[in-house]
Amino acid sequence: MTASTPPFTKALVRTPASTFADGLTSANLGVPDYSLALLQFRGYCAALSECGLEVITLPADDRYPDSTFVEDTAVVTDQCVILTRPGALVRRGEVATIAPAIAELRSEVREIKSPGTVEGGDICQAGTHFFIGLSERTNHEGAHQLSNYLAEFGFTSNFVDIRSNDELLHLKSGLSYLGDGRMVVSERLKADQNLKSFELIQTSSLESYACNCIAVNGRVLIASGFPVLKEKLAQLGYQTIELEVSEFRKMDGGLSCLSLRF
Ligand code: CIR
Repeated sequence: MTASTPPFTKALVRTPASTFADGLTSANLGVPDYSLALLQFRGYCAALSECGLEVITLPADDRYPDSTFVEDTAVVTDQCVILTRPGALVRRGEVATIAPAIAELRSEVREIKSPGTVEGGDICQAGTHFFIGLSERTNHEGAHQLSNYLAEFGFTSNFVDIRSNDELLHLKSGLSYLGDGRMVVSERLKADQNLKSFELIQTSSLESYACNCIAVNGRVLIASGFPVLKEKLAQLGYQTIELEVSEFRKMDGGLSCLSLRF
């Protein structure tokens, strides 16, 4: 449970679609600026490269406005890949578009089948353990299928029910694992019994968006504009890279959603 995050060597990303502004959102932050989104996406990719990752970029797919949020389409472990089945019907076709690239990553590929639904944003890996969020997008059936696939490869898992938490789209909207037994958590999840063996780095309600950060090879990528979390991480000795992701936030997306890291 308290293991470090594995060293990552690659990241899979997809250029935002020109239809990006037509995607799903509940954010009420206005219409995203596509040119700015592309600029922020390039900054994100550059940060991953700076952390030593080879960034594999898939071309934009205008049929799927949300397709830049590749994290939701697959769960990648060091031994297998599980293709998801998004709960958002309009996003379901994204999986087939990423599957060929995924199949090149791992020889063991599994898939979530109907009536199961899973979105990768609900899946948080902490060492050899996985927290599987039950949400509006990930249902019990999908969570069970995923748990069984993970067990096949020696991983443990348990469910975290966030359905009463209407501020969280996905589990990782409210928590991120940094490695070494440390989690960044939102106010909403800080008392969750599943997390009691972790050292929790809490964000205030004003900074809850910043919970979605990613630890990559010793650094932590965080959204810019959240000085309290940044300072807490610095005090713990983390080197942070701040990234502007305002246009993705407008579409309910954050840092983790924009890549699959492995
Ligand atoms: C959606 O609602 O599906 C997208 N607009 C945002 C997905 C964000 N993904 C994530 O947090 N893993």
